[in-house]
Amino acid sequence: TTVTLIGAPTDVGASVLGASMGPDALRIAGIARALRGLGLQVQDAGNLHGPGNPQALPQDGFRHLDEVVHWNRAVFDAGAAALARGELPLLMGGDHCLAIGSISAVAAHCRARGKRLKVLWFDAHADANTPETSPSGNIHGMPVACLLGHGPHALSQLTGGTALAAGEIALIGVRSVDPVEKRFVAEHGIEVYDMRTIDELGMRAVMQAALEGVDGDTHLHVSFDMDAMDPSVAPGVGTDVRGGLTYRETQLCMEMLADCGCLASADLVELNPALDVRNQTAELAVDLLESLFGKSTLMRPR
Ligand code: DIR
Ligand code: MN
Ligand code: MN
Ligand code: MN
Repeated sequence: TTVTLIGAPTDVGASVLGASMGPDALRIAGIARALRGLGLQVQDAGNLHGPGNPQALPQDGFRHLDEVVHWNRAVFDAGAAALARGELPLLMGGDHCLAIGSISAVAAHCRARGKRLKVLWFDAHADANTPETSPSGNIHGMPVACLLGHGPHALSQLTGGTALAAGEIALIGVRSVDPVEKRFVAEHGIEVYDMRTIDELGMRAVMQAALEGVDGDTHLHVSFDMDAMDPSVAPGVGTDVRGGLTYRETQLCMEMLADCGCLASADLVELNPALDVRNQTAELAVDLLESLFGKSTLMRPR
C-alpha cells in the first residue's frame, strides 16, 4: 500500500497558536524519507487549504466553528479520496479537531465495505467535551464527543450521521479530564486506559486489551496527539500535562500496533513547532511513526 501524507496546517481548534506549522516540521524531520527507508511507497499530497485563525472569543461554548468545519470538510474529502484509492492516509496536523474529518472519512469507508473499525486515540486529554461542558470552547477538546454524535451539528453529523459507536474507540495515555467531561466519558462507557491504568498494568497488557478483537477484518486507525507523551521528551505541544507516556512505553505501543498488521490510517496531531526545542518533538514523531510502520530492532518471529 501507498502511504499518502496529507498536511492540514491549522490551529483553529486550539487557543495556543503554532500547531499550524506541524506539517512542515514533520517534513523537515524527514517523515517521507524515513517511511521510504522502510520500503514503503510514500506520496506527499502537500497541504490542504483553509481559513486562518480568527483568534475569536468563545460563543455558545465554542470558538471558530465555521473555520473548524471548513478544515474538517477538506480533511474528510482528502482522506476519503485516499482510502477510495486504496491508500493509507496519514494526516499531518494541525490541531486535534481535524480528527473529526479524518475519522469520519474512515468510518464512512468502513461502513460501505462492512469492515470493523477500531480507533486508538493517544492523548493526555479525553477530548470528550461538548460546548456545554468545555471550559475553554476549544474544539480540539471536543472531537471524541463529536465523533460519538455530540456537539455542534455541523461536526457531530459531518457526513449526515454519527461516525462512531462508543465501542469503536479506546483512549490511551489520559491524565487530564475536565469535571463534567468525566461524566460524558463514564456515561458513554468509553474505553479509557488512563495513566494510572498504564502504571498498574503496564503498557503491554494495556495494548493487548486495547487490541482485543482487532483482526484481519478490522480497519485500525491511530489518532496520535503528541501531548500523550511526557513533556520532558515531547515539549513541542500546546497543552502539556506532566506524567505522560515515556519514550519506551510509546515505542512498545507503536511496535505492537505494527505487529498486529491492521493499521489502515492515522493522524499525527498537536505538534507545535513554535514551542519545540530544535525540532526534537517532530523528530520524535518521525521516530515513532517508523516503529508504527514496522521498523524493529531485530528480525522477530511472527
Ligand atoms: C481541555 C484541554 N480539556 C479543553 N483539551 C485539550 O480545553 O477542552 N485537548 N488540550 O487536546
Ligand atoms: Mn487531543
Ligand atoms: Mn491532548
Ligand atoms: Mn450519547
